[in-house]
Amino acid sequence: MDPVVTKVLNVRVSDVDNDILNVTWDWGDGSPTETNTTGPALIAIRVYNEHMWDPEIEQGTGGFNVSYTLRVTVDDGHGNYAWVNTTVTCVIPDNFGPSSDLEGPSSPVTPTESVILVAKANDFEGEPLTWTFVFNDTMSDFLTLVYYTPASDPATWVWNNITHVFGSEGLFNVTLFVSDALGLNQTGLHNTSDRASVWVAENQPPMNTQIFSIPQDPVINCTEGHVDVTLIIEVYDSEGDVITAVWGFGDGSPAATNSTPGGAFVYTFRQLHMFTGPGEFNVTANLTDGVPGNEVVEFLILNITSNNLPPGVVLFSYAAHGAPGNLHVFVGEDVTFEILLTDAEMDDIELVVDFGDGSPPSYYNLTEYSDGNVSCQENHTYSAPGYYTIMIRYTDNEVGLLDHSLEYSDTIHVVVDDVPPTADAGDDQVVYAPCTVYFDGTGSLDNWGIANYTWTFVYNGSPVVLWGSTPSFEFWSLQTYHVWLTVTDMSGYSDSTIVTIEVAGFIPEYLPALPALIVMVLVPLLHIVRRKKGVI
Ligand SMILES: [Ca+2]
Ligand SMILES: [Ca+2]
Ligand SMILES: [Ca+2]
Ligand SMILES: [Ca+2]
Repeated sequence: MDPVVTKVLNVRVSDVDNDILNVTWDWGDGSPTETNTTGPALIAIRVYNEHMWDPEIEQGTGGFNVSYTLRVTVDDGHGNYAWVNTTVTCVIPDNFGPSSDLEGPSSPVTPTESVILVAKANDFEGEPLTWTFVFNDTMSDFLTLVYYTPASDPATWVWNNITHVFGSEGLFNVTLFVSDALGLNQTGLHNTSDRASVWVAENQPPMNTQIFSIPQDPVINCTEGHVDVTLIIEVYDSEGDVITAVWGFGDGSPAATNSTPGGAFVYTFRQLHMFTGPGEFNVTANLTDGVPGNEVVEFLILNITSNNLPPGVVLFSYAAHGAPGNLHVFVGEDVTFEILLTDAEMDDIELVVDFGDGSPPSYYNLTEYSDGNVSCQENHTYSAPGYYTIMIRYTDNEVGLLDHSLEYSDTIHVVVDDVPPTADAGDDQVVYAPCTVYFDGTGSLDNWGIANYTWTFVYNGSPVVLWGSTPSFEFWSLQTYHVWLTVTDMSGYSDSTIVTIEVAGFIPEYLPALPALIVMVLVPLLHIVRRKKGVI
């Protein structure tokens, strides 16, 4: 029979003397006996009683029987007894052991970290539970913690989480025993166990691969003037911490940052960056998992090249005197120099011209291209004779193929003009008034050049001065004129000569009526006739 259930029992008694009978019940479980008294019992009487057997059952036990001996005694008050014994069996139902679960942290923890161990258990009967946590450092058990929880609703989960600071690095195993029983009964299914491993280590700084770039050897696109480079680094963190990477590109641009959501162990960081010029760039990645002292720096020397071509001199020229191989300019001569340069990318060209005579160099920044060239002109005057080296330094300020800082030089020979000019005023002339006479000094010579022609004579008592190589003058007065020509060269040397103009007489009466053009033609003709006759 089940425990804790009241059972109704009966017994049939009789007495041949028709006495009153006492029926005494001894329940066999230590509880007080009970006595029923009947009336005269010649005829059998059924006597009823009820009793509850309540065997004491330890928690966490079951699946067995508890038996009692029920003894019913009848007496008639005259010393006559009769009794009967009956075995009462209480069936104790099965008791189920609890199920339990223990969860530790899924990733490594630090020695100073307060680690939560999540413990839960479920007992079918909802009995009070004993929780025993046994800590083991793989060598031996070093700590046992025992907790108790009261009875709960049957078959419901009960939690008994604990925290622990391990204090040192290592692998630790924590075993949780949960029992619904007590004492020696805490065994077998009534003392379930579950285990969690906890890896305790100082937080490790991130580990990383070297930075590498795509492309590996970037080349500036000369048309676009830049190159896009993808920089890649792989980072590993043993705790799966959030990793932050701060990138420096070594080109003066602001830093860029990558970060991860954490939880993974290997990350790949990528940064796309535009480099706008060639050179050697120190690319850095500062990595940290946020734990002080766990900062790591990786760097890459990125060599970015360019195919930019250097500029070149197309033309350097100035006007010189003399025969090829013996060209020269003169002291004091205002010489015009012309320089023409080209550049494949039409980059701005910086130019320094040093005339080699101690005068300050001239600086140019040439930007206006025409037909693919830039040019400049400069006039310069040397003040002393000698050989001078004209040095032209030029660059497009780019880095690329070949050397972009270039020089061009030329030697210029500067001489003193020590040759005076030779004046030639042309042939003497005989003309008929009125007449415009054309002077001709073009036969004058100088090694450099005539700077000045001055013609002087006296006409009608007044001095006349004419300038130029071929001036003219209209003569009306009949006379022989002595005209002086003085030529002066660039250096101030001079020479003089004289030409005679004889205004011989008036031309025939009709001549003044002729158009002036005919007169103008006629005079040189007469002049030629005179030369052929050998007058001069
Ligand atoms: Ca149980
Ligand atoms: Ca870490
Ligand atoms: Ca260039
Ligand atoms: Ca001269």
